[in-house]
Amino acid sequence: MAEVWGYNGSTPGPTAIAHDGERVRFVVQNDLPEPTTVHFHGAHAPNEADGVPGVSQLKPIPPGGSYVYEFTPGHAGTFAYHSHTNSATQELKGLDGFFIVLPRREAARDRVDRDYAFVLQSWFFQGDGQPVVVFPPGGDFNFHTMNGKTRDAASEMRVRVGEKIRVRFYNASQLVHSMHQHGFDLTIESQNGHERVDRPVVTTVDEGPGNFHEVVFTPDKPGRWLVHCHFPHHTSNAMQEGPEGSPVGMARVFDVVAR
Ligand SMILES: [Cu+2]
Repeated sequence: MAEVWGYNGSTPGPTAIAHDGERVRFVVQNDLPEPTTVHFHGAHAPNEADGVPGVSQLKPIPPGGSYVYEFTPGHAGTFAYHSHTNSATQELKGLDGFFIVLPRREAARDRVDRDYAFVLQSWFFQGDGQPVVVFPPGGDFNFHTMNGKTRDAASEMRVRVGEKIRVRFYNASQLVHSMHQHGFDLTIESQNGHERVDRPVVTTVDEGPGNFHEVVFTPDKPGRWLVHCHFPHHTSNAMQEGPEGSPVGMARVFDVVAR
């Protein structure tokens, strides 16, 4: 465990979910020791809710202060919220989370049985209970998580053969992550909040910083199937593998059981 910053006590913060056309209100109370703002990445917020200090929000929220962001998102899709103040520190200390705007009516082909959302994060871990380092020595982040947890600290995802599974990725780190699913091909439904009408089928999704994808797959065979970042350093915990050399870090397991 490391000391990080978060929203409502966690990193990533709670997943905010709205429906297309709904007005949303985010009440931000700043309990950090420094000013902050919140930006709604990809959601087409108006300028007064854009959250860039000195640019669209002239005065950031001071420590102990609060601010209300209220707007109607411009479209449906998978988006994020994150700090836009002192970003090199605040974003890399964990101030991020999903903001998902669901369509009012989901087309039949978009319905799924399971829907998972993962924030990809990279940290420099210097020891149990220590604060994470936002500018690591040599620039090499040594700890990589999905929703704030490494594989060995996270539960597996139990799904059934034949179920349609959606996975949403958001890369909140400053590295690229190459997300690879074992056992099944991934169909890209959307990228950065916009439908991929060509529905490309891939084994691996390259997720650049600040990028999103929604992918779907339907497992046709049981087993315990890894999904992981394909940068080998990113499936270790500070260069330590798990038992038997198993992947840890930025990885999860789908436990696919028979129907
Ligand atoms: Cu990676």
